[in-house]
Amino acid sequence: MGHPANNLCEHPPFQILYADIVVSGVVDLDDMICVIGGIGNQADCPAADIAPCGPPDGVIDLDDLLSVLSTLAGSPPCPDPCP
Ligand SMILES: [Ca+2]
Repeated sequence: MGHPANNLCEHPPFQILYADIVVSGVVDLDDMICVIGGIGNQADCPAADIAPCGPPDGVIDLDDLLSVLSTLAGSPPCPDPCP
């Protein structure tokens, strides 16, 4: 699914909240589990490439996981993709 262009933001199920990787409407453990799966095999969770902010860097790694953790802790490092 990845990062939609802005004009797609009004059309769910695209990611609205930053770090809502599984597009459930909230950022929770499911998003973290997806990222961990993506670190092991990118095809398992291609939408997990959320770090750094802006265009995806093509790699799912610890930075992406830490971004989810920061968001869970109440300090998302990047703005929502669909403000
Ligand atoms: Ca990344």
